[in-house]
Amino acid sequence: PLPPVRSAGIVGAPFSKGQVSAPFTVCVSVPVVTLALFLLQPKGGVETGPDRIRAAGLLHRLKEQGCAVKDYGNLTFEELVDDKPIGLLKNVRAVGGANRRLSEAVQAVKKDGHTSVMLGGDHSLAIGSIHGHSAAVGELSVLWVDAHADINTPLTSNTGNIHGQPMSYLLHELQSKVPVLPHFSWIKPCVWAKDLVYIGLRDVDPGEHYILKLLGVKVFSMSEVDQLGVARVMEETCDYLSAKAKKPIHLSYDIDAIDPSVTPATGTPVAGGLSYREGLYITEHICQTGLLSGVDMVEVNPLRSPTEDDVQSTVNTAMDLLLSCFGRLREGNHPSHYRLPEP
Ligand code: HAR
Ligand code: MN
Ligand code: MN
Repeated sequence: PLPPVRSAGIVGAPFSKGQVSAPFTVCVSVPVVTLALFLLQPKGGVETGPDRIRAAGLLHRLKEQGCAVKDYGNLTFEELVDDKPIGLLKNVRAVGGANRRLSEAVQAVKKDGHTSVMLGGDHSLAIGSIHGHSAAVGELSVLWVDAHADINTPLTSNTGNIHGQPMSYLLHELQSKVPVLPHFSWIKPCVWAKDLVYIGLRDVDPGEHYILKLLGVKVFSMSEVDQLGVARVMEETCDYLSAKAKKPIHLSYDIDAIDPSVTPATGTPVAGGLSYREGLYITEHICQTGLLSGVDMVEVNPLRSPTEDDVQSTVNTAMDLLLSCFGRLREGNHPSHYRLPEP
């Protein structure tokens, strides 16, 4: 059988306000230290992820493997002057506004018929990406590959970082537990707990663990990856997600799912992650379902690693995962029109 013609619509989301590191927040009240930290900052944070992945040749590499590509460019986000924390919650209005834009951009990509590819940016962007994807195509299966569950409600979060919370805004079942927030009222919950699967978890907060058990969410933590192996995990994941109906799949891939020895350039690295090979097996397998309809690649942060080698290893891994989402196989590939040269 011929491989299906694939097409990727790429949206860059250079946004980092869903993850504010603790030292900076503490230092806001100490201007000299804040200034010093600012001056020491050698390059950008997670908002430079999209350009780093593009600069590594994503568009060219996708086209080279026979994938149609349309680049929708990078989104721009407005600077908000008055975005004071709400309780612990940081940058609420900025995160709400940025995701609203992203949702519209992803809807446009889907209406043009592409598989959407959202390059982050921090993982709060999954709010807009999944919302927009679902607004365009209807009910989704969501595969969340991450060291973290990102399912804190604003009230269970210990950090106030919204990148640790996106699933709480998207799940129908959690809406009675989520307070009304400014710039968040456009968000319509669009995912059912039974349509969500996690792979790679190893740093889950108590409130998150409670929620996962309460809602009966399917979780393959690193412990299950150890127990079953990644092949069985993927088989069970696809059986589970397609048990009733084959919904389009949204793959939300946080690069910190992979072990930090391979992908150190990320904001919240956690030891004991997926190997490069396990990470790729997931994308190869999902691609072969033919149901992949939207992808996020988030939390690539070139600022968070001391050496350029570390950044490159992280960016190259993100690249390989994306190429594999669009048909690249480790066994090799050839175009369907390939013919042996005659002597
Ligand atoms: N659970 C923690 C919180 O809610 C840390 C989660 C954030 N890290 C991420 N997300 N990179 O996957 O703040
Ligand atoms: Mn995440
Ligand atoms: Mn994570």
